Amino acid sequence: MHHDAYRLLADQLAERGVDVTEVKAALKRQHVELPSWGFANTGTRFKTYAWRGAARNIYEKLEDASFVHKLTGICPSVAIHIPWDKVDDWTALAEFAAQRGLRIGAVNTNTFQADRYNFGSLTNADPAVRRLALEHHLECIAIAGQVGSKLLSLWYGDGTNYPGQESFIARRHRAIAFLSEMYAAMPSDMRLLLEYKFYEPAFYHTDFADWGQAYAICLKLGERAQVLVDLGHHPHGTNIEHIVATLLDESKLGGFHFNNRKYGDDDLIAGSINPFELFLIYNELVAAGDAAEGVVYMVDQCHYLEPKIEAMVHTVMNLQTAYAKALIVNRQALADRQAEHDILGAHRVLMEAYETDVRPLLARVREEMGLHPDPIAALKASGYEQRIAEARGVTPAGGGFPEGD
Ligand code: PSV
Ligand code: MN
Repeated sequence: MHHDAYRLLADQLAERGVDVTEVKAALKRQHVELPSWGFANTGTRFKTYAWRGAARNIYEKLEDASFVHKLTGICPSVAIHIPWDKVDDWTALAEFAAQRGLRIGAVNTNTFQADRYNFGSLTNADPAVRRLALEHHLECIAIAGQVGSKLLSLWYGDGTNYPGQESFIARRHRAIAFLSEMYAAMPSDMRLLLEYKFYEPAFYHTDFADWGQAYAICLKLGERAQVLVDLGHHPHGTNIEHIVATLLDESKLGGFHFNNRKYGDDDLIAGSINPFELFLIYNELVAAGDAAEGVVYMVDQCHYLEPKIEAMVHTVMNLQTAYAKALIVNRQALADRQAEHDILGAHRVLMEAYETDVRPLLARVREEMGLHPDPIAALKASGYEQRIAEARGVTPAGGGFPEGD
């Protein structure tokens, strides 16, 4: 049935001037990095409900990620969070991953949970606290070296709660000095990605509140410091695709944390609430061509009631859908309409792609990759979730995340 649908769609796309073979090749090259923490028990600040079968350690997280990769074919790397994923033997962990067709991706630092960071980590007025934070970062650089990763992912809970509490600028200067020291300690082929967020856990100001503040610091650090865009970290109404286009134009877009939100930093499945926004972001990435080379497409989600593996497969499929729709935008027609100031004509070119049902195309791509055309059906038929539920059972889940360093 979907074979007929594919033929119909392929003919339609060819008529629109789309090179279907090229689109399929691009979709096969797509790469989504999964977060280790997406497979563990996580929750809200009110409660963490235990999910039967949740991964209890990094080995089980990698097992789950490798199953998602097996179903989707485009998730060969996994981001890790330190200390949540700490092990004694990093080389053995990298080997464990490799045996499952995976590699370790971004190494995430964590200075937002330990008590000593209650007044900040890299911005803390106390040099002893900053020193401990720096040691943690140096440890993460060493871990990255051992697991073969070239990527450090940095997010800070640093900030203040009340006007007048502290000097923005004194804190900023401490952050710049800290990150400069850290940058100097990185091997010459390592990149750091600096993530911004405008509130939470700090509620009056955060030290890296928006892309401009992160960008300004990355500029000071050097070429291998780039901005990380988490889709849940902006005030409502922010035009994220415009930020993406600007950062790409400046070679300062390091990567994404994909997720979706209705209200705050909800960490829901990417594309579940606002698929149009996701499409528009991918549209800028496709339009940028080679300038998007090196961008890392990571997921940062917490599935706390919904089944975790299925949620991750949904996420990957939504990212494929958004990318496929962006790839079939008729770029020439768009440029022509834009040149003629045909406002609604240009808009229609975009909408034509967005409204196209790309499911038969994605099903065909999966088949050509030797996969089941419907990864959710394949997951259900596999019995994987039942197997891990039985093997792992229920792990009593405390509140929120496990402790930080
Ligand atoms: C902070 O909200 C954040 O987006 C950072 O990326 C953290 O590392 C991650 O969430 C923890 O889930
Ligand atoms: Mn994030």
